[in-house]
Amino acid sequence: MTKLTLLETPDPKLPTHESYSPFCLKVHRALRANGLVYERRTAGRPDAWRQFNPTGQVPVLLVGDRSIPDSTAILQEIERITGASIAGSTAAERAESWLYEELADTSLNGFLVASRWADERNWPSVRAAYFHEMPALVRAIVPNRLRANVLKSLVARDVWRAGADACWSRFRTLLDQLDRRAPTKGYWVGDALTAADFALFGQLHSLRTELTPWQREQLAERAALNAYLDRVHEATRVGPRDAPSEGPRAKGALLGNIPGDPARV
Ligand SMILES: N[C@@H](CCC(=O)N[C@@H](CS)C(=O)NCC(=O)O)C(=O)O
Repeated sequence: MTKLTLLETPDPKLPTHESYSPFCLKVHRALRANGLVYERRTAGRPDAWRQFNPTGQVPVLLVGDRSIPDSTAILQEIERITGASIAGSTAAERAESWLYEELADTSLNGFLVASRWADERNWPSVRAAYFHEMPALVRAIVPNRLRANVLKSLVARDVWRAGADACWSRFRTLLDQLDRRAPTKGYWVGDALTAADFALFGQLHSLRTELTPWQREQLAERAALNAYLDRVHEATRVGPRDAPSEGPRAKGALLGNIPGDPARV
């Protein structure tokens, strides 16, 4: 079996989230749900892995010495490795699964980014969580500069263009729609976990941290959606974890994915 290595940003050391990055979280859960063992390597900034991904983003999966950037491409690679469909068994299921994956990666991601970088209520704790290791002098300047760039990108993406109230009103509407669509048993497009579940979970579960209490509360109020997320979490989580390696040369931790394995849950 070819060695798999996930290149990512630092582990937040939370029992419930392997990463603050929704795209890394998506890939962690997809690898585990598909029974794949992988090594983790973290770096302080996404662009530290630029040699493996010219866009400077994470996640990147190394399959042996081949690099696969982009979470969607990684899901397709998992499908290739396992030889099993990652999006359902029929053409209609596959189409629906990939459509929801796209909705999660684009629309839901916009709200997640806004919740962390634009929402004034959350920015102080986000800044502390993301930048606490920066020297104080640099921390006084760099986070606010980065924030200004992210705010520009949120306006360009039409997430923040009309302001906070409009953004959170659209967010609540989208959550209501997802809540009505959420399956009461099984997963998004059937009995098996698919790309839709990994992607929806990646973005929505990322809203369920202490960084974004108002958004977490909005999710908690949508019972069907919340219960669905809990189901995906239980089916894909890992228990006490080895710390990932830090820096490009350090030795990484091996993570097996054994859904429901009591030794790990
Ligand atoms: N389309 C990419 C998006 C990945 C992405 O946005 N990653 C974020 C971390 S959650 C990142 O690396 N941001 C740094 C940047 O965009 O410069 C995927 O699906 O993997």
